[in-house]
Amino acid sequence: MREEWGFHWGLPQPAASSYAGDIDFLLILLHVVMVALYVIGVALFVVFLVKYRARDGHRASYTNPGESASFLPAGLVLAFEIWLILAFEVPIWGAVKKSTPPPAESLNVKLIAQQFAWNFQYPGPDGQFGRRSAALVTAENAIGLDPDDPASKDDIVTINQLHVPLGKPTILGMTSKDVIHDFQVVNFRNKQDIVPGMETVLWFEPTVAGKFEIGCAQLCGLGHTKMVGQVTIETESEFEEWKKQQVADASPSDTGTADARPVIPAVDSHS
Ligand SMILES: [Cu+2]
Repeated sequence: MREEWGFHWGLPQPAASSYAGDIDFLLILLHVVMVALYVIGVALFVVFLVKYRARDGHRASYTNPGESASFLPAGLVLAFEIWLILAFEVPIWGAVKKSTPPPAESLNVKLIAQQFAWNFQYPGPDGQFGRRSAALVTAENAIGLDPDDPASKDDIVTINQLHVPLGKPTILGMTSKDVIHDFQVVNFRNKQDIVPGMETVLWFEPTVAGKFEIGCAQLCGLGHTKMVGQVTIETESEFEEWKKQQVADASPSDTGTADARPVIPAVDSHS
């Protein structure tokens, strides 16, 4: 429906995930109705100001003639909001939050957030994520990948670069090394807190190829605004090519991490 209208209500374009259209529809519906309520409210206010203005031969009445009648406008707004919640919000949000696609049919990536960067871990050709341990974290091994775990040998680790295939769901298993961060890609119309000590899952299915910004939507320290990544959506073959390149770039003696990765600059978060 939105597309035929030809303009996008100021919402970031393109809307690039399978659920973005539904989220936009909700946002627009809510705003259109709220604007309508505002206009009706102000119009009534002006009408009553004029109609009941002070003038000769009229006396103000301070009694409320009908308590029940005065509930009608509020009742209509309440009914609308209940309808909005039951007809749209619950089903749409339920579809986003309760319908995580099967992992076997999706790209599975681990996201390890930290002040102030996004670390991504891909399983290599073996399809297994290598073990991670907080005790192994160093400046060069940002996610604490265990070099002794055979599964970690071929893992791909990137900083601030998430590559995903077009038209296939991606499932992010997200953890944080320090404080609460929040993964957000406005073009996907999603946003999810990342809480230390637990793994939260976020999925999306990109519908448009391109590069979009990953932002942190939770104030997480002095470098919060610099916590910017990029998601690249490409065809399945381009994505496989990129993965192959990452594996090739990693030197054999490496701990399974791609080389030439910048060391994350330390930003003092305690001041
Ligand atoms: Cu953050």
